[in-house]
Amino acid sequence: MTNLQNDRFLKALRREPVDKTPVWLMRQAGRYLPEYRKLREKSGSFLKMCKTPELACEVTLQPLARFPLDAAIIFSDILTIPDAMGLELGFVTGEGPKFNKTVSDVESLRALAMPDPEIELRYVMNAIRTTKQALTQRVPLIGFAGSPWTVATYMVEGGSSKTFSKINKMRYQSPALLMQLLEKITTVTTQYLQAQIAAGADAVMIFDTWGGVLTTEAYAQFSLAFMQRIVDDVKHFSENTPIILFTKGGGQWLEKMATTGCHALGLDWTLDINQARSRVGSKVALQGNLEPACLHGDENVIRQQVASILAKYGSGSGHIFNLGHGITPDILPEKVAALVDAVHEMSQQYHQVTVS
Ligand code: 1CP
Repeated sequence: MTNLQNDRFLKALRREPVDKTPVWLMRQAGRYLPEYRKLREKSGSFLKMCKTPELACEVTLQPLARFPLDAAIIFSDILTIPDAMGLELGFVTGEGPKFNKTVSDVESLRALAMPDPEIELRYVMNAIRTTKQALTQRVPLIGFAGSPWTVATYMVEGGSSKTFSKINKMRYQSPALLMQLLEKITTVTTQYLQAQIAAGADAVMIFDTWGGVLTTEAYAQFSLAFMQRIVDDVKHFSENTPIILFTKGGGQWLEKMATTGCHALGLDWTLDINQARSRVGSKVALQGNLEPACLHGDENVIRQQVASILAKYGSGSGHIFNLGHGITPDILPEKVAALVDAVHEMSQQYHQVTVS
């Protein structure tokens, strides 16, 4: 039961009938929007925007004012958790996130704080509460967190990495230390997502951006096992709140991800959604999987690619249209308008059932 005016996204997550395929985009609020760049300049920094609920709310709503998207995602970042655990997050222009402190040994692990989401991360909960009010039940609001493995890569590397050399070294030389770090992040992340749901998030997504760099065995041990615990404990807290798991580069593990009990899997663009559906479709909904670079194409190209993904998914509910990863800052907003319209218009033929 929901009072939402548009609950297509939540219905599709539950694989219940819908009139059109719902669509939202990863990083739909961000640098490709001139109004985002303007507000960021005015507010001084990305973190300031995240930590000021009114600004986070304004940014969250920016893409919805332009496009008829079927969901909003709270403007925040997966790195709020390590910041609240004491690593002191900063963003260096052109270089991305940088932590003042990292986790490298037993002492730095012990020094980590275990933040209370309604204290140290209250600004995120306030952003959710403010945004829920401002949305006036138009569309659902998605909450999110990074997967413990993905968040750990930033905590050990001290920022973004291409090689993951420090965390891989830890994985082979001090696996017990890494497991303890993942345990701590898992505990904090579970409470964080539960608090987001209590504050008003209608669904939650776990971004495992770097799970795909692992071997099959290491993925099961260092990433999926911890996401499993989060799924169990979030479901225990709120049985009906849908949970979406997204491991970028994790296409080979879809069946395993589907058995966690999550409600939907995010797909990057390297998979064929038809094959993905036949592998797991009766267990979970699927979200994705347009190549983000497709938005460099003209409107006809975008429409062709949308038509192709919709046809490959085929008839019936259970698909949430999205990109296979975040929208990049060099995309023109007009392309997003074309994409959203194409999904709504061309998907109707795949939903011929009567919707009550
Ligand atoms: O203005 C700026 O320069 C900041 C750019 C930016 C934005 C818009 C960052 C820095 N984070 C965000 C917002 C953000 N991050 C959202 C908002 C909601 C939305 O989707 O609209 C979300 C869900 C994230 C999640 C996030 N942050 C992930 C997981 C998803 C993904 O994209 O893979 C990751 C890995 C991060 C870390 C991060 N945040 C920002 C940067 C530059 C990075 C590093 C990325 C990297 O290491 O490559």
